Amino acid sequence: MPRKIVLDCDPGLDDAVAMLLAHGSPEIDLLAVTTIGGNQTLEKVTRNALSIATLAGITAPVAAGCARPLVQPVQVAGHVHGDSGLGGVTPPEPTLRLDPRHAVDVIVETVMAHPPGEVTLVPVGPLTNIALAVRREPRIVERVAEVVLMGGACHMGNQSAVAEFNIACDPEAADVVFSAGWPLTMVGLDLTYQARATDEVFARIGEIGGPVGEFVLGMLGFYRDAYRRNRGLDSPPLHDPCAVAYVIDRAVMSTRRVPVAIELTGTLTRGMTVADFRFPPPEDCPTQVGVTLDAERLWDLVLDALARVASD
Ligand code: PIR
Ligand code: CA
Repeated sequence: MPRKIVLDCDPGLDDAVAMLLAHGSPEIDLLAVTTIGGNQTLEKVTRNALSIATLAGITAPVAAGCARPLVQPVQVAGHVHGDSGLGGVTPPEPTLRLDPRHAVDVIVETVMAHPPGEVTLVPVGPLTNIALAVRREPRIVERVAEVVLMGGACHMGNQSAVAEFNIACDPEAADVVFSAGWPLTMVGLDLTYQARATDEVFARIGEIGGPVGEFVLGMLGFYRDAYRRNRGLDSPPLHDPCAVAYVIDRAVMSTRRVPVAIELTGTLTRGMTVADFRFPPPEDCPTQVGVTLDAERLWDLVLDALARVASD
């Protein structure tokens, strides 16, 4: 049975690949795509989600969520994802219509419309929509299969020395999501920095061709340039597909069970995911973090999915 997911995202170059990975994987049943302001404004990332869905033939509903975080002002990552949010590539004109419902309602309705333990939430942007869904309908906490999110970091941040972008954008929302008590896997930067799009990966993507292959290659070229410019990294880490990959195949990463709390008040550390590694984790600890990636397995999943989307 394919795993049913709701992908909450802010496309975003790596979000776009996460969408294609979910759509192109027979192990995944993509029930809905919901958007959240993050890498770019809500308006832009929502248009991008519709464009990618159009290009890839995704027929699941696409619904727009929150334009700003619960408490702090909006911040975007245009220096990484470009002014459009999809780098230098011009996304195709969307022909799909936006679902008229708010993303928070789509999340709640989708989880509650399925039997307990069936729907997995996969947030790969700031956590505002997910936090509001928990407040709107607390029963989703018991009802989901699990939450597998990209966000956080145990050792080094990207938005600040210690805070990762998705968490730093809306720390209060992250606090709600991390303390809810549902089974939660944090696929953080410690894990995703092992998912490097190397020259070999670029070459494999280059072989796909067609509109989908060209689109991904164009996006990732921009993304690679940004990481070279901003970070001095030759091969950029592709964060968001790692969370989707873990839903497809547990063997793609090892995990460690550990309590994680969100720093809300630190002057230098706001938005940090504080993982407490001191003790053996309590039996009932609902949170775990990704530790070691099987990069070969990840790229096989991504390349297989892209080839399937391209040939459909
Ligand atoms: C990636 C992101 C934001 C900023 C940078 N510098 C790089 C986005 C990605 O889409 C991913 O979800 C997460 N936020 C990684 O921090
Ligand atoms: Ca993202």
